[in-house]
Order: sequence, then structure tokens, then C-alpha cells
Amino acid sequence: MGNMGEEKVLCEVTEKHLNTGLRGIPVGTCRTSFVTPTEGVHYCGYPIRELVNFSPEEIIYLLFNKELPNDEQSREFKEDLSSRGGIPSGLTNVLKTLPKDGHPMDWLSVGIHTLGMLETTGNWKEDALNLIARMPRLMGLIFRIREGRESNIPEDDTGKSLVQRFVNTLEVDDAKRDIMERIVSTYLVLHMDHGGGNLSTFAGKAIASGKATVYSSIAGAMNALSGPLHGRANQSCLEFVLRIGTSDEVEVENFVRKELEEGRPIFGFGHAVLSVEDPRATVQFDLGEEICPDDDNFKTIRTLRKVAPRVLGENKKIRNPNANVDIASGALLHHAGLKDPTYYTTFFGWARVAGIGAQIVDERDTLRSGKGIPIYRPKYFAEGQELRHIE
Ligand code: AMX
Repeated sequence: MGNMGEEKVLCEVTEKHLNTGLRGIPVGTCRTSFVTPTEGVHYCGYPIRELVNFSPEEIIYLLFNKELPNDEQSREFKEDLSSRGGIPSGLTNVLKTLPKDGHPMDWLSVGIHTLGMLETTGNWKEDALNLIARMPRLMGLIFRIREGRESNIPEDDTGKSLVQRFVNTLEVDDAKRDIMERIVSTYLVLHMDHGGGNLSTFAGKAIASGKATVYSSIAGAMNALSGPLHGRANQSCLEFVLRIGTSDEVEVENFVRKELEEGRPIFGFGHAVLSVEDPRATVQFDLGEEICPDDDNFKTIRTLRKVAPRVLGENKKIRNPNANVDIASGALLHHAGLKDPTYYTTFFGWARVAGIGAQIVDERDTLRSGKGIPIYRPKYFAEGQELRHIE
């Protein structure tokens, strides 16, 4: 890092950076989270492993206020979210018209857009918090309507926690309720934010920079998240685990080697930033050992965790052969009774609405001394145009 007068030069952008998806190019500052190679994601300075026992509501408070709530703040914030939970009428009718074989992520995006068409205040923070409060009901309705369980949907008890409201809308057997609440709560806390430059967050903030609504911006972010190279990796991960279908060490090793020979990735392993096992994977492995050590899929991923880093480590090109966040989440959601992997990215999206919402509010209302970030406008050269230094 050199100095140019008072200004720090953060990176030299050269011709080789063009057409690389802005990879690594400094763009701005993020107030909610950052990722380090050894401790993974930190929310407002706290490494994620220190936050796993907080409720989703407390983490949402942290992302919006940059400090953890005390007991009173936590209670007041939960009440505030409850008061915002009511879904404007009309959403259910729109969801009922959607093609049942469309991907659940497309339903989620349309659902968020619809909420915005039904009610937008135009205030960044109000709209972000309203959307966060309405996500559990939207998620539950998406499941119910796609499954054809459209009648007698229980009323939304907005006095309950976010996760309880989702589980109530689904009408889960009492025996499974606690497990589902625990798994979904942990999932939400682990997935709420991941720095400023991941594709969906960046896309959401870029859309908001043109002063589209929070709802349009986050619906766009969900579209970005739906891609197989981004959020849909967690769907692919459980599909991969289901294909393995054994926890025998030799059979799993043979499977992994065959996948690699045939040029396919070993899902759930590797990371663009981390150099160790993702702490979010460690947390989920610990949870699985506690609540479902004998679940077939969990046994498969336990073996994979042992075998895959050793096999991947033989290829020196692979910078991090260890487990990433997606290895365990699918097995846990499956154990909770959420057996269809095509829904898994919607949980990722549900969680991220908090982080992306908080980052949009920061970029619109706080950064640049409250003026907000101007409309995004990176520089492109015309094909064949002489490349020259930009002042
Ligand atoms: N299986 C097979 N090959 C892998 C691999 C894996 N799990 N992880 C890395 N590699 C390969 C890369 O494809 C790359 O090959 P190339 O040089 O022929 O293009 C080479 O090893 C070097 O990769 P890298 O620098 O270690 O990682 P990356 O930043 O290019 O990729 C990631 C990171 C996650 C895309 C990659 O590890 C991967 O494809 N993993 C499997 C899919 C998966 O689990 N995705 C979920 C990611 C979750 C997350 O990041 N949150």
C-alpha cells in the first residue's frame, strides 16, 4: 500500500483486472461484517462462533445497530418486529397464481416484490425492518401453497419469534417442532451476512443506489442469490450427499475420487477466502452431533469431513480442502423435516434479507456523512478502445 499525498493507494488496477468480475477491487466500506481467512465471518466485529447462541432477532438488532442488545433492548426490538409482522392482504392470492414447478427462489423473489407493491413506506430502515418481520410468513406461505396445503392455514401469531411464526405457518408435528426451531434459528444466525462484496449483497446495494425501493432491491438480490455458483450451492450440496448414500469410509473415498476424475466438484469443500474449516461448518457439525448423530445424511457428512480434505489436499492447486458452510446445513434441514433441497436457498435468502437490508440502510442513510453512496457506475472501456489511465 503506497501513499499519494494524503490519499492511500489501495490497489493498482491494471489491464489484467478487466473482465474479472471486479474480483478483489476495493469498492467501499462495510459496517456490518467482514471475513478473515482463519475465523471466517465476523458480524460487527464479533467472530461468528461467539454469536451462535444469540437469537435471530438479537443478531438482526446487532446488524442494524452495530452493538448487541441488552435484555431490555432485545425485548423492545422483538416487540417492534412483532408489530410489523402483519402481511398486507393480497399476497396469498398472488402466490396462488404462480407455477408450482417454478423454483422456490423465484417464488421468494416474486413474494418480496409483491409485498413491496402492496405496501412501501419509502423509508429505507422502516421498509427493511418491515420486510424482515414479514419474511417468516412469506416463507411459510410459499411452502404451504406450493405443497397444495392452501386451506386452513393457521393465523399468523405475530407475537411469536420469527422462527416460531414460520414453523406455526407450516403446522409441524409437535414432536419435530423444537428440533426444527433450533436448526432453522441456527441456520439464520449463521447466514445473515457475509461482507459487502458477495454477489447478492452487491447486487442489492447497487439496485438501491438508483433509489429503487428496499423491496425491489432485495428481490433483485434474491435473483442474484439463486444462481448455482452462489446461493444454490447449498441445494447442490445435499443433492450430492444424497447421491453418496453411505457413510462407509472406503466407499465415500471411492466416490470422492470418482467425482474428481470425472471433473465434478466435491460440494461442501473449499472456499474463496478461508484457509481453514469454515467456523459455520464447525458449529453445524457440533449441533448435528448433539441432535442427530445417527441420521444417515449426517453420518455421510461426518465421513466426508474426514475423507474429502485428505483427498482434495493431494491437489496442491486447491487452496483450502476443508469443509465450507454448505456441507452440513442441508443434512440438518433434512433432519428437521425440510426434506426437499430445492427449498434450501430460500432459507439462505431469508437469512440474508437481514444483512442486505442493514447494508442498504447503511449505504443509503449513513455512509458519506449521511449523504449516501451515489448511484453505482463502474467504468467500462469500449471493445477495441485504447486503454488509458483514468484520472
Ligand atoms: N472440488 C473440486 N475442485 C475444487 C474444489 C472442490 N471442492 N475446491 C477447489 N477446487 C479447484 C477449483 O475449481 C480450482 O480449479 P481450476 O484451477 O481448475 O479452476 C482450483 O481447485 C483452485 O481453487 P481454489 O483457489 O482453491 O478455490 P476457488 O476460490 O477457485 O473456489 C469454491 C472456491 C468454493 C468455488 C470451490 O472450492 C468449489 O467449487 N467448491 C465446491 C462447491 C461448493 O462447495 N460450493 C459452496 C461454496 C460455499 C461458499 O463459498 N460459501
